[in-house]
This record gives sequence, structure tokens and C-alpha cells, in this order.
Amino acid sequence: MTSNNANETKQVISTTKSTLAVILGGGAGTRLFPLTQSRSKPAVPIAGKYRLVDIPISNCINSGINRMWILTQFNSASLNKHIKNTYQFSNFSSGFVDILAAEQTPDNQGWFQGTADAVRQSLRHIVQHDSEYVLILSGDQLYQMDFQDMLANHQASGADLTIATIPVVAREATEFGIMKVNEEGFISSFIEKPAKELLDDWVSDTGDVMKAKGKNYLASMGIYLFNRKLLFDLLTEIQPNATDFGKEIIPLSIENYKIASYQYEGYWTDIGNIYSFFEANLALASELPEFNLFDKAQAIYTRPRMLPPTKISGTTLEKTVFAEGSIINASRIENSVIGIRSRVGHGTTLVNSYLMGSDFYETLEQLESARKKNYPLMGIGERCYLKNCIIDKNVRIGNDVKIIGGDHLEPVDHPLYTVKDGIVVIKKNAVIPNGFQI
Ligand code: ADQ
Ligand code: ADP
Repeated sequence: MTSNNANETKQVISTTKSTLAVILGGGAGTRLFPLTQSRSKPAVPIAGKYRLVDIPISNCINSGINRMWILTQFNSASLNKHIKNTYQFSNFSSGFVDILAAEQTPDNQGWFQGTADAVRQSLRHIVQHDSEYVLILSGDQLYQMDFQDMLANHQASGADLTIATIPVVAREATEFGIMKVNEEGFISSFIEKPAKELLDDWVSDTGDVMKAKGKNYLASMGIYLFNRKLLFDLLTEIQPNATDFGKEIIPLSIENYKIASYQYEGYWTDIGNIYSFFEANLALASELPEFNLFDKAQAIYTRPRMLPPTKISGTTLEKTVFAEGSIINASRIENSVIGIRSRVGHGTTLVNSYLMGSDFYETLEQLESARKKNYPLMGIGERCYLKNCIIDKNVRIGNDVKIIGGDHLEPVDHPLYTVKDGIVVIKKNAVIPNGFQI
């Protein structure tokens, strides 16, 4: 081992022992509805084979952090199963990934109210584990970040709390916590989701490269590295009634504590609503995706399913990502992500669509019986045309179905589908009859 490697190993050990992570798995999840209709937000499938929660968990593991909790309002069977079957640490490791669902206790009758409230309720679990720092992460972001580097910066700056920040353009600035930093790199002011008219007061010097791209605002990534004692003090004594980090804890702490900004300039996107979820998934099909699933050093982990390879016949493919275990006979698939165990029939065309795939295969007998009854098979039938769609899991789309999403569609919530921002989301387990059109 070279001395560099030895140093790296020492550093990994130090993050492992020093840092606990808390992943905010989701509030009510209304912005991702209907994907969250029957499952919790962390369990929403992304990129054809992963689930949302795999992103922060993988970032932690790759950064040497292996003790983490996922806080969720709604503890779905799929989330439990996924975590239990995926993240197993050896007997010789202190690692764990535990789910904490909002629960009623004698001192708390309600659900998690907001992010700070959710973390406050998890303190009784956190207190049982040694650590110097607690890293708080959002569960709905796509990024690959080295938290060791953030920790090294935190330690070097002597901060009480470090917030990961990213330069953004004016159009995005209204959706985030925006801050200003003083000469020493500490945050001097913070505003949660400023109105457009206020933006002029919030311009920062983000560096020449970022300024050239018009990214003049320093946004909070919702990633907080707290000195453990400060987190406990803030949540239990100093601000015992604050329910939110962005709206209350952070703005009220600026005067009294050293809060550092850790400026990150890599790929990061918040995938909290249907539009950004759709964009982030389809971006994976571009020629050189910014989110690099092929980067071994920052791999994204998920449940090993041991599926057969995908089989494709007679299909013209343009910029398409395929997960394992699919059977594809489509005519054309373009700019799309095709999830595990997908089935697409002859003569069908898919454009700009994310097909999540299925949880199981139908047996040959089931397929035969469905055909006899003229009942749609699992997957997408023959001669269909689908554009600008998200197709949730276990959907059955019949033959000759035409669904064309786009700005011409009004938002609607139908029992089989929802339209949001022009994107048609076919609900989980929906059965779309032959000839159906949207
Ligand atoms: P938002 O993402 O709008 O802004 P919020 O809705 O509080 O903030 O959610 C943060 C994360 O916590 C999300 O992953 C959400 O799903 C989760 N969450 C919310 N309530 C929860 C609860 N009760 N239990 C469990 N999880 C919960 C925040 C910051 C901004 C910052 C952006 C960056 O407030 O300052 O710019 O994140 O995305
Ligand atoms: P999701 O998060 O996609 O909604 P689920 O809660 O439906 O996931 O759980 C998915 C798991 O359930 C799959 O791994 C699969 O094994 C199992 N499953 C679901 N439906 C069926 C079915 N009809 N037959 C067999 N297995 C099923």
C-alpha cells in the first residue's frame, strides 16, 4: 500500500467512525404523486433498476459512512424489502441502514411535521450511537458526491455546521434556500426560496466559471453536516419547536454559529416533482449523461436481482437505456429508459418515455389465458404509440393504444393516469384497454 492509499484508508476509517447519516426520505410525497400513491418516496424506481433511496445510500457507502437511518412518513412493504435485501453489512462491521417510519409515541401523537421535526424524533435512535458528526441528506436528489471531502472541509474550517451549496441561475434560485457567504467562507445570510423580486439582493461571487454560466446564486443543496452536539442542542433546547431546517433552524442559527458553505460544482439535481423526475431519468439516455452510472469509484448500488439478459428483436433504438430481464419487439424506441422485466410488443413506438418495468413475470399459462380473454398482457401491447410518458410498474397496456403527452394536455387525475406538466403518468397496476387514446 502506498502512503497515499494508507492515508485514504485512514480517512475512510475516520468518516466511518465519526459520522452518522440521516436520510430524509420524504414528507407527504404529493409532488411525486401518483408515483407515491402506493409506495413511499424513497422506494420510487429510478433509472430502470434503482430506487430513489439508493442514491444517498450509495453516496454514503462510497464516502465510508455506513451507519444510516432513512426517515419516512409511509413505510411501504417495497421500501422495507428493498432495504433489507440490499444493504447487508458483515458481522464485523458496525454498518446498518434502518428505516424509521413516523410513529406515534407517548410524547408525540403526530407524524413528522417537517424536516427538523423528523430528525428530532429520530434523536432517540441517534443518541445510542457514537459519532462526532451527523450528516443530514435529502432523499430526492440525483448526484454523486464525496462526503469525505465535505467532512475534511468542515474540520479544516472549524465550522459548527457545513451546508453543501451549488451555484444556480436566477430561474432556479426561487426554488431553493439561497445564501451569501462572507470573506472567511462562512454564511452571513440565508433566505428560504426567495421571491423573484428579491433576487437582486442575493447575488454572490460564485467564481469565474460559474458566473460565465449565469450561475450567480449560491443555493443550499439541503445537505447539512452538523457537529453532533449542536444538532442535539438546537433540536431539543435552542429551537425545540422549529419544524424545518430551511425555514427555521438554518436562518435562526446564522448569527450564533459558524456555518460554512461547501461549494459543489458537479452534477446535482433535485428530483422532487414529476417534471424533474422525468427529465432526470431521460437525461440518462443522452450521449454523455452528467450523472455517470458507469463511474466505478462512485457506483450506485441496488438489489442484485439475478435477472436474465434483455432480449431485443426488430427494434430501431436511438438513445435508450435498458435494464435487465426485458423482452422487446417494438419497432422503435427513442430517448427512453426501459426498466427491469419490461415487455414491449411488435409494431410499438416509444418516444421520450420512462417505462419502469414489472415486479414479476407472467407465466406462459397466464399469458395464454389473458390472450384468450383479450385481456392486456403485462407490459406494452402491439402497434402502440407512446410519447412523453412515465409508465409505472406492473402496467398492462393493450394493443393500438396511443398516448401522446405534451403541453397541449391539461393537468388531470384520472383513475388510470395523471397528467402533470404535460407528462402522462400511467399509474401502477393500471390496465389500459385496447385502442385507448390520450
Ligand atoms: P425542499 O426540498 O423544498 O428544500 P423539504 O420539503 O423540507 O425542502 O424537503 C427536504 C427533504 O426532506 C426532501 O427529500 C423531502 O422529501 C424530505 N422530507 C420533508 N419532510 C419530511 C418528513 N417529515 N419526514 C421525512 N422526510 C421529509 C430543502 C431546503 C432548501 C434547499 C433544498 C435543496 O429547505 O433550502 O435549497 O432542500 O433541494
Ligand atoms: P413497488 O415499489 O414497485 O411498488 P412492490 O411493493 O409492488 O414494489 O413490491 C415489489 C415486489 O413484489 C417484487 O420484488 C415482487 O417480487 C413482488 N410482487 C409484486 N406483485 C407480485 C405478483 N403479482 N406476483 C409475484 N410477485 C409479486
